[in-house]
Amino acid sequence: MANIDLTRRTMLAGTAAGLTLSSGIARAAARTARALPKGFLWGAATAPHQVEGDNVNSDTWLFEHVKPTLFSESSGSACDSYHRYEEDMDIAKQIGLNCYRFGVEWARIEPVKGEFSQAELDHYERMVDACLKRGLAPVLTYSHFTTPRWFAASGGFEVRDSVDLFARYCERVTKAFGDRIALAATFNEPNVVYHAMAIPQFAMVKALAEAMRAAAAKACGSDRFASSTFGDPTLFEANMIEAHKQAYQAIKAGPGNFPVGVTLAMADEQGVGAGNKAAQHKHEIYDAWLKAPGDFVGVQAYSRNLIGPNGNLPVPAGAEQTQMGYEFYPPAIGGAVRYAAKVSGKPIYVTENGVATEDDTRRIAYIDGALAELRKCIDEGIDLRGYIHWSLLDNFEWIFGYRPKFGLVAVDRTTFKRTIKPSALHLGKYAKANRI
Ligand code: GCO
Repeated sequence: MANIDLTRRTMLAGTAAGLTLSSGIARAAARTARALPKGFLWGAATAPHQVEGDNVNSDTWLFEHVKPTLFSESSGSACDSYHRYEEDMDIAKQIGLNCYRFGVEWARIEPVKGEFSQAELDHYERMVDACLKRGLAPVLTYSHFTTPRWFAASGGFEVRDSVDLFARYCERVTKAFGDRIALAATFNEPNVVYHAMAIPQFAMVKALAEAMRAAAAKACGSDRFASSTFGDPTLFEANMIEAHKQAYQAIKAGPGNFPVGVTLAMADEQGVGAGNKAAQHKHEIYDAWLKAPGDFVGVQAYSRNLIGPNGNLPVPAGAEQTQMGYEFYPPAIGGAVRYAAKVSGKPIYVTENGVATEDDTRRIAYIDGALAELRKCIDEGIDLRGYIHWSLLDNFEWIFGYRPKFGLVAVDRTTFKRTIKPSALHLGKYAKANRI
């Protein structure tokens, strides 16, 4: 989300020149490719607010429309995936993927506290069934940053009531179609705000975020408007961990019997120099979540973060940068996966990994580099069970709007026409062969 991007993304600094896979390395990798276990998940991800469009009852929609705002533009009708999800799934299937990660939108399902929309539950049930019909395993995110506006205006995760409210929402969703879900995360990146706090621009962003929150509170006639992506983690982290625990239990109560976990915003945290703070940093921003209840950990990493004795170092001069301003560094996923596996002791799914670029040949190189590194992780004995790319579609990148292009598929901003990029077919080749 907004600060996420100013964080993990911009803070992901590097010292060495960005790694670019030469075609020679790619050829060598192809020669040594080996089969992955049957059932390995190959997918692409989206999030409701970023692709559905017109998510008018959400906290984020309000943030986009108050003054001042951190958002560069409104999400508007996004990719209109609320209506075009079958077309999106057809593409995922057509390119060779075997799963689709998407989210259910709490702000639609419970637009007013305690009032659950049967029509919206039916909508998401149709999505689950549409996945299954195409042979795509439905990978579900119960909460991908956005919350209902009423929830934010009543204190969000900063108040203890949030624990029961979130668990109740997860229970309702699970009761509706839990028998057909393949894998699920309660929260997407509940630790993301830590990344924001680590960047030098944080003070400036924080002041603006607070003004934006105050404007949103006023618009709701409330004295508060809480958000876990724009707030102070000391106020909400304990409640979110408890909400995750209760939700985990509510979901595991069934129907269905699928793995449930949490996905984390990670980077390859590389310490530089004696006395560097990398170990401490990792401990602070990951460990509580890595040790939370769950059947797996979803790792989401895009680049590396070089950390010296005084904190984050800038991206070195000359390093290739992505549209998000962080270093183009495909092997980053390996460092994040290794750390998550070591601390959690759980199976790992890569639930997001990708690159913002207008140059699709760089996305292809990025995919090759990331997958080569994941091959090494598997060879080291890590229980890696899937690779889900961010994102299926070019979509609404939070405060940065529609400029950053993370998609395997382009979306025309006026007609919503989808155009498959070569990188989608490239990822699909790995998926169809089930080999890295
Ligand atoms: C996140 C989210 C996605 C982003 C993606 C690219 O990590 O911020 O899960 O919503 O769009 O990571 O920045």
